Amino acid sequence: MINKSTLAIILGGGQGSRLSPLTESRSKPAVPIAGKYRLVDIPISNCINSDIKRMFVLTQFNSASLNQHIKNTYHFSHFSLAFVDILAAEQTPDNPTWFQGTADAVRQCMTHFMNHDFDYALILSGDQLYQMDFNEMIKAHEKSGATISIATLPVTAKEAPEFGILKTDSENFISSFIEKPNVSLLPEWTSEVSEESKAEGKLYLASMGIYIFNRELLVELMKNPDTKDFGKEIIPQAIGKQKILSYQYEGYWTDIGNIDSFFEANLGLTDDIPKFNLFDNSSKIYTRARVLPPSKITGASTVDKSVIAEGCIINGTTIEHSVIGIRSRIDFGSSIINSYLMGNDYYQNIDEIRTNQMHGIINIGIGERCFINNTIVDKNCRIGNDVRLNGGKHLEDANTDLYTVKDGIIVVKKGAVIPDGFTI
Ligand code: ADQ
Ligand code: ADP
Repeated sequence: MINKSTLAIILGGGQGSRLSPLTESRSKPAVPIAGKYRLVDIPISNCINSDIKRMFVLTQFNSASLNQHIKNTYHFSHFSLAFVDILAAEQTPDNPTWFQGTADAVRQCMTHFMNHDFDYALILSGDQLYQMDFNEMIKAHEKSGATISIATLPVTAKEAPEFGILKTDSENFISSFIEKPNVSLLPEWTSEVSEESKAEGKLYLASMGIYIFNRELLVELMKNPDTKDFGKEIIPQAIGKQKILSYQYEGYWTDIGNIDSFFEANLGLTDDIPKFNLFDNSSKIYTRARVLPPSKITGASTVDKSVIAEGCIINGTTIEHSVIGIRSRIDFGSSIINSYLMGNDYYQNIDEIRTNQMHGIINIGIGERCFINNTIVDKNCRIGNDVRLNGGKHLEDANTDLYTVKDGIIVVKKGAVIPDGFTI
């Protein structure tokens, strides 16, 4: 099954500075989430589950890890039209600059899109966690006769300044839109929302940054090089000129564009019934099939409220409320609490581990008697023995060669070597 009317355009990321240092050495779509996936797997899986199998991923720079991941993961039959293509910002004689914003990114890639037949362009963000059937939205778009549709959801006054906020008429067409309103502007922007949303104080309708554009309109709008951004220019300028439908979404959706929300979304997977359901057969999240061995847990380990990916070796450890990524190795007497270990890209063999031990070289993984709390450990880190990384609101923001602290969350940088006894 393939939806032939829709082409998906996934906005893979601007500079990714809000997710720094996770984006220091890789592009944002390649950031590992939930122990075994990458950010880009979420929008791609949503598209596949909606039979939208022609996808472009737009990114500022094309890291080796993103290419490798897409190439090794998304294989479609030679006889189908399906593909996932990465388009990185490229300098051409006409375009000497990087993508200047979301609309500019789409504009710079229009020639690639126009090589394909489509009626609707489905434009998606690359840094959101949700499971959505886009066909429902496409059906609503077609039925309404709109030329643009925006997926929306109710938010509270506290959340509203982070989003595009809109007002709708009685037929759910958008009559006004303001990108990231100042709190003082908010009072008059409340919308018709369900009783349930009202009860939760969610009185404002926010754009989810998920758009459907009719092909001809997109072509027209992309002719104006002064509009750089969908939220700041394209949508506000289309109000009153185009029929813009608000497609209200009811399910779980969260932005994971900064360290705090990224961390919360990952740890949220350890809830008894997580809001983002990885165990759902009907809307699977796809990723690379790595052929890893099952995880091995030995010694007097206790594991509670945690998610452990495949290929881990866990020796006599306490793990609470944490996500443990692929190929993690954690040694005796360590405690991992409220933390996300991304795991490793490869294993060291036994000889290498022993030789390193003899020469005092720190091995990949977490050493003995460590205490790790409120921390993200990026891939391939070497953490020595007796290391104490105790994140929390008591810490001030910091940025060193080895780690950063943002909003009390410690992020150990990819490949960092943390010496024995190190304490934060
Ligand atoms: P933001 O998320 O703040 O608001 P933006 O930073 O423009 O908008 O990012 C949207 C998506 O595009 C993200 O996935 C981002 O990584 C990606 N992106 C940004 N710049 C890019 C570039 N130059 N090239 C490629 N990709 C890029 C938007 C809307 C709001 C809406 C929120 C919902 O503008 O109206 O409420 O999304 O999260
Ligand atoms: P990330 O997953 O953090 O984006 P990379 O893309 O750089 O990291 O690395 C992922 C790939 O690189 C994996 O497929 C892994 O097999 C390979 N790799 C990285 N470092 C090594 C190494 N030292 N030895 C063997 N393979 C490695």
